[in-house]
Amino acid sequence: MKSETLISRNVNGINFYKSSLLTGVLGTTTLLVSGAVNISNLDPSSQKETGMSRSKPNIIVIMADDLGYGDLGGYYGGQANTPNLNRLAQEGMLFTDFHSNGPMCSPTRAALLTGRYQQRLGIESALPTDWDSRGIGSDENKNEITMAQYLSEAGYVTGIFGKWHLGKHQSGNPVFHGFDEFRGLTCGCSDYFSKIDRNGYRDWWHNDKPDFQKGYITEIITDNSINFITANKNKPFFLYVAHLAIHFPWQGPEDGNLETRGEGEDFTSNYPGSQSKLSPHPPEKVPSTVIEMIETLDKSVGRIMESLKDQELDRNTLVFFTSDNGGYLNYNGDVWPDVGSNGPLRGQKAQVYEGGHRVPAIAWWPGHIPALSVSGQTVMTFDLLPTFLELLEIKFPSPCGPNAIDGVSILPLLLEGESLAPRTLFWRMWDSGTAVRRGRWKLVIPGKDRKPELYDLEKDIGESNDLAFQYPKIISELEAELDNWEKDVKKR
Ligand SMILES: [Ca+2]
Repeated sequence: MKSETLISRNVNGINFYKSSLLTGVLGTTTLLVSGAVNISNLDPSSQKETGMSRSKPNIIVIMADDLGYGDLGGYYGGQANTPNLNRLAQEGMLFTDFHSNGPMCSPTRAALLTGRYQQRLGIESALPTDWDSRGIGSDENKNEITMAQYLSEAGYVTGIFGKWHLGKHQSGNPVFHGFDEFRGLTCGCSDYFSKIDRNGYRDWWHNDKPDFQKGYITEIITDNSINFITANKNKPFFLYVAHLAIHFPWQGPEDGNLETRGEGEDFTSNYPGSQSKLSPHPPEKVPSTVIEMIETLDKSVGRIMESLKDQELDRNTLVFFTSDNGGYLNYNGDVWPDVGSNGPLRGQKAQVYEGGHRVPAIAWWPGHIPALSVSGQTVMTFDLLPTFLELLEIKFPSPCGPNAIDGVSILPLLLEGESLAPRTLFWRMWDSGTAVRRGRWKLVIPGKDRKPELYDLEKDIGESNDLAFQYPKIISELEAELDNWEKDVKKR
């Protein structure tokens, strides 16, 4: 179902579009609304339960990997069948202008956990799979405070299941950064069955000890997460479900018999074949495999939601689902085409066009976050930490100190639909791409020595019409803001 089938409505003077029966696609190019709008006054689950204590709600962050803006079925318009995520959106708030902090894995995951620009931690690109000393546990970052540490000190049990990718060395392990329990992989990619990374190392852990678990990674992450929920149902908990899906190698849940990656073998080729790090499949099979991966991810969300309902925790748990960066449209030129979809957006993972960092996002907390609501507010991954701090009344670090938070709390947006104060946001991946966003305007410098481009995202979400020539004053204002920001994030 495409956007032309949508039904246009007007509530409180704000135009938005609603698909018939809320089972189809919300037009991704026409959903840019200001604030959040409750589109169901009749849904009983949207009514606030004022008597319910929200002093210690559980927090679950579900982070998909490389999931693009157009990959999910339903509201985001993708081909995959994603009934569970559709339901999450129907029962919560869907975002149309949510951004990962970086266009790659580690940078966004660093910003998620610290609430700070990842550039302050020196993490601007994906950390490599070898055993180097970078990451959140490096000497330079030893004073960083993670989301798990903040919540742990507030009395929460904390668990991460899945992909860490913030340091493969011992001191980088999640259990040394606030998590009570970790099961998963420390690096950025792995065979979904053998858990062998692209350099031939087996990478699957229980806390800081190797501990192999058999099965398909997405399903193991789900099992571990549900076990954690069950074990901690009587305590407030923070659960970080850190998926590897839909990152390469592109393997579906039934692909176990295609396992070719063995310990000690190197899988670094960018070309089809047994030594490819990308897939056991021929390139033409990749798009359908990626859809299987998305649908398995959706089932994982469904199982976690079911578990919350079984444990009667669903009204006392805030779930936030998003992705760590935009999707791949192709890899290695045309060798691996049509991997995923970023909908109407330009660009893909590792780029600072919208396709690299505008991602799906859904917030869910029945009885508190209005059901069937849609927000066009510009939100970024690093806003989640201050949101949780405000929700749990945890003291913020000093805005002048070494842990100053760059994100802002979106709690008033989630609970009351309040608009965020205007601000300017920045993306940068070393010198391969920089972007600045202020309201409707986006400055893009797509690489070193490249000329700045300017786009009006309200009219041109696909960044196809460069307005740099027409608006030199806006260019110079945004460049000045960028200059100030770059000086600021250089400070430790
Ligand atoms: Ca990623």
